[in-house]
Amino acid sequence: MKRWSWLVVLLVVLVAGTVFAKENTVQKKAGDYSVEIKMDKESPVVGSNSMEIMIKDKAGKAVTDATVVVTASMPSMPGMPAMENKADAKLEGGKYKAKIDLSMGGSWNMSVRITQGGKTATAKWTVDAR
Ligand SMILES: [Cu+2]
Repeated sequence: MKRWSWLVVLLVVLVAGTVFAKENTVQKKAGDYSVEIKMDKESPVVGSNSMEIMIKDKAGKAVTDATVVVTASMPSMPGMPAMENKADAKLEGGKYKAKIDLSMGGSWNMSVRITQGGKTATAKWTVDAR
């Protein structure tokens, strides 16, 4: 291999390492809210995944009176219809907890929809289930 190609390999390994290390906790903005999502497993698995969702308002105060719904969806693939699983998150000790099913391996579009006082905001991210 040429010298530059080793550099590319090194970079890919470094970037991959950073991405996987952060998979467990995701920080997102949803409107005025800041949302922290903790998945119970280092990398999401095919099957049931538990998560804890911490929601803070603009002032940094924990939000505990919202309706929170988690959705996992996968667009249709050749020979397979689109999939969507939803879970209502329940407030427990100041955090919202939910169990979401990832029914097959691959990339899932995740969302946390927060409804509070008639307003809705959504945080989105993706996970790779194995
Ligand atoms: Cu699929």
